Amino acid sequence: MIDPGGEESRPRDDAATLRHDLVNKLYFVLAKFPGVATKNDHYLALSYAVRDRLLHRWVASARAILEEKRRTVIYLSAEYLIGPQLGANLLTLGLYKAARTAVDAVGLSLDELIEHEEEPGLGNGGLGRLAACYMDSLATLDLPAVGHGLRYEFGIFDQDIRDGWQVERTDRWLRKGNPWEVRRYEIELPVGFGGHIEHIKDEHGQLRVRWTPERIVKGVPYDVPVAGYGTDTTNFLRLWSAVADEEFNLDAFQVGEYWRAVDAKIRSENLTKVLYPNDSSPAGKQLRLEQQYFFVSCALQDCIRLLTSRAAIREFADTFAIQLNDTHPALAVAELMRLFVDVHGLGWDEAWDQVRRSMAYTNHTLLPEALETWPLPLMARLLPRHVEIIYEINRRFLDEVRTRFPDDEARLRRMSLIGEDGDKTVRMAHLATVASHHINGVAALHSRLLRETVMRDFAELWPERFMNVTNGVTPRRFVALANPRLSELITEAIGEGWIRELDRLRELEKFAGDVAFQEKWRAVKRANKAELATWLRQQHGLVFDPNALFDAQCKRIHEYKRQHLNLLHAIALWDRIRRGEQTADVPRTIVFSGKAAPAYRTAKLIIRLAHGVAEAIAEDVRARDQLRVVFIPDFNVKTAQRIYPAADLSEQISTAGMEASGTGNMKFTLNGALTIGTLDGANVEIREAVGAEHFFLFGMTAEEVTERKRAGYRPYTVLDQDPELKRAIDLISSGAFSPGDRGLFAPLVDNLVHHDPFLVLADFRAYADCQRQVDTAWRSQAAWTRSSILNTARAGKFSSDRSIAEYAKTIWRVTPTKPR
Ligand code: NBG
Repeated sequence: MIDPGGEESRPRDDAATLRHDLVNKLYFVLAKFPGVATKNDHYLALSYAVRDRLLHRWVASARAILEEKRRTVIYLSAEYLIGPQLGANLLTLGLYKAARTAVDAVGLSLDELIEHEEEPGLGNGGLGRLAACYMDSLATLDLPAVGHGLRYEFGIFDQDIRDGWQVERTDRWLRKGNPWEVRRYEIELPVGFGGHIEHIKDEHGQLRVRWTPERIVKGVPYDVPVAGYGTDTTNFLRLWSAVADEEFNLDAFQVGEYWRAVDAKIRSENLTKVLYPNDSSPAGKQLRLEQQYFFVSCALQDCIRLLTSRAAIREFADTFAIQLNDTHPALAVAELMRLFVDVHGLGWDEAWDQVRRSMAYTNHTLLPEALETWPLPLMARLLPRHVEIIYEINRRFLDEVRTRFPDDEARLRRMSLIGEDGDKTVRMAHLATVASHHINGVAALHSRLLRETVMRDFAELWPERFMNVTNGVTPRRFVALANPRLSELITEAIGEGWIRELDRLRELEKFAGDVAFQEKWRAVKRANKAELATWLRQQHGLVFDPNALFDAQCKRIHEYKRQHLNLLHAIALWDRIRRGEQTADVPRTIVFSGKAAPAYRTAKLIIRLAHGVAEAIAEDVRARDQLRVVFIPDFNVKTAQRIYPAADLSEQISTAGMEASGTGNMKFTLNGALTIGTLDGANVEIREAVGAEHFFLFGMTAEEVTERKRAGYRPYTVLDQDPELKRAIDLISSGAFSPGDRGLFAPLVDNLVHHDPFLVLADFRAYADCQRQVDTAWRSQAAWTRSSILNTARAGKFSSDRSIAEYAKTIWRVTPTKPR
């Protein structure tokens, strides 16, 4: 018998076999032959050939987990921004060279096939991309893991720019087929909504609860393999899609109400139609709550299904380490209690013990408006049994608080799982916290602020549960794949071990002052910039000067990230040129890229302003050779991979205390950009790692921000003291960037001058002065290059392998399992 995971069935990885397989897939999977096959057909055929190799490893990994009964990580995340798969999988499987030869041999270009892939935009930004980096590292570290999430039919919208405005287009990523997923037809899990509950006595006289949902939707899984780099371990993402429960609507069919039945079907399938395009702010809509419940219910039922096929339900916590990626999956707490108590007959205490030993929660934001809460009546209508369970958890929890802190009513109100200021709400962060054995923030500063501010009461009650795990990014995608020129140079200097052990980049330090190495380093940057320039011209008709200092701010558009601070600086630079103040020796191109939430008006206005400024400068013949502003549309993983390798300066300028960690900051640093930034999020640790003299620091600290606000911040007083800033603001109001419409930016300007919640004006002077230091540093290219090399060399800590190793050791207590 053929063993699918065995050595004899392992597909060979040489170019000739790969070519044979490619053609084979073209014929027998796609029913095409050369001559009629399109680029998409070839892309699919090659992807299927690569997938065979992934699946072969996967079988072996799955078997190893089954045989060794190791604890498995269950990562629950509403978002996974995995990026395009073909290139990444070729790199991981070590197939890149062979694939190039194979594709050349059929007269096509591998780069074109890779470029052809439309990425699955199943996330908004940092949080979703982090989940994808973590899946990569879990596999690379041989840790058994399944990432559960949602298979949105439409991911994050595509961003078009029309007349300087963001226009959203539906992301139809599935339209040309998705070769990376395997649908599991044999698994269909029911998920209920609404209805009523009854308290009944069962045949043994035990009190039981019976929930009769009003509506049932079925969850079907699509698995996406995730291979480790330099190892055979292959885990998977299990993305759930909703389908109608036809039996449920049989009565409608039977009475001839065909339309009603079909209507219900459409309604069910709408559940996983679209990703809510909000970043760092809650979506607050019923459908979103349904999505959250739907996927955690599927994930947990799936875990229990697997567990009980070979062990007892009481082994749950020893078998699974569940990680809640933010509060989006926090309903897992109540759902797991329901499954244990109502379905599997465990007693409350025993069930709670299992929950508490399996769950951990990562917090990703301190922004008060982003801490998820759900209106209690909505949740009660949709999930009546869960609300009852949450009340019971809360009752027991508040008893515990009362014992520890007697006569402290205010504390009880603050800590309750139910918010009672105004309309009643369920506080998802509290629900996640009470059930978790560990709660972590995502950078040292953020974890400290978490303990001192939003989670203070909880940290007082359970100090031992709070920890930090600083975020990381995968060096496979963001250096090895995105920046092949740099990777080659690094490997030439220190060997290829850095791709799995990023700390080894430190060996580059000894080349930092080496003139010949510096020249090679600069040549890489120059080539990457030239490549970006060509792409921008061809794809978007944008002018990008590869000789200028490339200054990049690429991330979601948000007031706390302060793209408008950067724009005010750009305007001030322009103003200096117009006034004849700026010496022309440091030409700069300031690049913005990022999406705004469709309903976030201020963020969209900031995009419009970026285009207004870009245009005004481009039209000014005196200025445009010294200064350019460029907005690159549709920032996503694919675009990001083009930008990081080319950047000289990374803008990480959020108001201190607001950016939980940032991960783009790490990607820029690893690719040799120097950072201009505040002491916020992981910037603090990046600066520590690379050395203060290789980092441009400016601005208020988190403590100073709090103090300034407390003392009563009046932004207009700042304007009076800073004529340059005042002129920049006045230029906006004068219509310089909105010809014919002076009122266009009035909301933005008024907000800055009168409220300025993110202290843009207060930090402007420090920022503008710091940018002068950047110019000075740039003038000495040897010193700049040395700093650039040292930034890369010392950024090994920011590998997601390091983060995952920390989670594995201190939070999950899982150990590596290697397939044989
Ligand atoms: C984001 C933070 C980032 C952080 C990522 C990943 C949310 C809620 N939070 O600073 O804003 O890097 O999470 O941890 O999206």
